[in-house]
Amino acid sequence: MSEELNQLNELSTTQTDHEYGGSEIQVLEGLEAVRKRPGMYIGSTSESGLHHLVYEIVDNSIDEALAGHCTDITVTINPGNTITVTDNGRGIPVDIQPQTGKPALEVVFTILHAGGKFGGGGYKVSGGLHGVGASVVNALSEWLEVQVHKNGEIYEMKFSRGKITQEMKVVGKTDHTGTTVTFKPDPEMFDTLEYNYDTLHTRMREEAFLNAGLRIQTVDLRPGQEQEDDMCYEGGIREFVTFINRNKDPLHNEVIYMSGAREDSMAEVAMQYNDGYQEVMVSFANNVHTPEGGMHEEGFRRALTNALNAYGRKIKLLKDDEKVSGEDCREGLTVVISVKLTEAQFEGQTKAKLGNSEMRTLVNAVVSEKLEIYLEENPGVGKAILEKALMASRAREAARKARESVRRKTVLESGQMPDKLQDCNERDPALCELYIVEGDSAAGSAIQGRDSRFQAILSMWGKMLNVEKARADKIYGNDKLYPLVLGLGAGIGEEFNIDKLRYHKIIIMADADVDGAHIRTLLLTFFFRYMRPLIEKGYVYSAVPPLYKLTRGKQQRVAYSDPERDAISAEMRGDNPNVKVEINRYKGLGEMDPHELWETTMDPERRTLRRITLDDAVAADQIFTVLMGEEVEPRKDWIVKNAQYVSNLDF
Ligand code: TSJ
Repeated sequence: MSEELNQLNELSTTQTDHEYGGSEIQVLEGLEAVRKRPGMYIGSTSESGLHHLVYEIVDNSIDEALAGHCTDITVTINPGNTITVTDNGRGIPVDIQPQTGKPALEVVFTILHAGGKFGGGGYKVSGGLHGVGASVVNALSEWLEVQVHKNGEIYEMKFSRGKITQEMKVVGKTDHTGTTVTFKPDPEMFDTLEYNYDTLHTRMREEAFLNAGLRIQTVDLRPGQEQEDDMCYEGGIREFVTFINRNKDPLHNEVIYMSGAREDSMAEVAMQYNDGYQEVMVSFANNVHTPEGGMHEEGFRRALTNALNAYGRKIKLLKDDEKVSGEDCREGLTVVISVKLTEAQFEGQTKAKLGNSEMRTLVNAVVSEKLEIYLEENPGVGKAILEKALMASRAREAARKARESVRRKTVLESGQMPDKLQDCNERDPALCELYIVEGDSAAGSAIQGRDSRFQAILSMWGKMLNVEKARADKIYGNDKLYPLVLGLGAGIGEEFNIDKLRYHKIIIMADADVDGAHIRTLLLTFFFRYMRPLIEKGYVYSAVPPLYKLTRGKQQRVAYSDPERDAISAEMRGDNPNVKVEINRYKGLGEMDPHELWETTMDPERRTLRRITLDDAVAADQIFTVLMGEEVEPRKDWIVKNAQYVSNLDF
């Protein structure tokens, strides 16, 4: 009941600002809602949620900088993993708000602003996600303290889990203005409390690039890992592009920069080609990263392709009917796009895609106009870019023709890698690992969790045996195994050539259930019959995922066997036999998040791999024969023996 009252009390209107017109009513909820469903407000309570708290606070300082009142922001990880954010802005207002009768400072930290922005207008540009999060952070902090330097005085206020523990009071005098917030994330709310300096540093560097001239410092004061960085980029996103290209050879020295505004929106684009083939496009809307792309990216791509084709015809590098494709235009291109707009619509799976179609129009207009001028004025650069795009176009055409003719000869020699393979960067087979993963969700975790420098992932569907009921001698025509053959690169059977093998560790990662056993059996049989040298050389392994997760309070361990489970459980209990150690059995690889999978099963420093021997393969081959063979009796026996697993299978 009191919660409802609270919500009623907190339902208020903010100060009307003519720019906000009739939309000044904000829907406000109590902070209890945040503690009940933290994921709704910060995405998750894992490491990413923990770091999100910092971004929510920093966003307020950045808004102050955007408004032109703040030049310096410092983010500090203190010993004990508390966070301090300081800025030299005007300081959060401390005067009493007429409609609540409370200091504005208190309102910022105790009222959840489900929409709009504290204080109404003031910012031409407001991030759809910005500046509403102070109360969310407060609700999820064991404690939080704020000091505001303003009007010559230092105002202080303290909270615990969103509740006031010290009303706002003046605690001293000051000769400057600014805001400092220190908080300790609530252990009741988060799975982990350990901040990662690199994560914060990387994000803050991005913010510094996006806000030209803004100085952001990050500091780690934790004993043994003290470090700091001082970031300020007068060149803004131009320097961002230089940074991304730092280890590459640029095709032209200068970063091309274009910007333009229309009504309340603005767009800026910085781009530079390098002599490589990769396209790197990084885009932002209101300083929010949009990895899923959206309208601003579409506008850029369209304008770039049109401008380069027009210019190519103009300087007669392209004949009348000749064209370079969008992809050709973006080979070796690094581009950063940043747009600012009043009402950003974020769409897509992770709300990371910009939906405002007027941004397609704006970016298209800015790039069309400015790039044409740039190319006119810098014909050397223009020619180099066009030649590169033409080269890409010809290479693509040649590759297509070659592929087609090779495909007609033999599919296996095309050298083309299958869709189901996420390859690694390393090319030396001795250093490369291929994880063969059952199921798309486990494969997803593996792709995210792996070290992509040397670990490749090939995903395979489960239950292929049931689907196919394939005879072993038909296997190489099997479309489930075909990607594997392509990925390994060494052919099969008599043509198998181990010198062409692309990985010297081939790791089967399957669940410890019957589906997993099936995949393992199938793969081992396949290797045994068609790529036997793989096994003889000891290149094939089985990953060993943990069986149990043990939890005592915040402490978590994993166990790979029953005896280990018992030993760890005893160890975690220590001298405290009554303490509760929760033991959960992992149901499958798909249940683990990427980080867990990496730590427990994929990290070479910590994982266990079981090398497959010829004996294992022979046994698998026999099981396979039993399962697939014509004789009914042995198959029945096997099923009876393994009945506990077989319920979800149809033979
Ligand atoms: F998250 C937060 F709210 F706690 C927070 C806000 C944390 C930190 C570190 C800084 C800030 C913050 C807020 N820095 N600067 C401001 N500025 C204002 O809130 C402000 C100041 C003056 C006026 C004005 O109209 O005079 C308006 C605003 C919104």
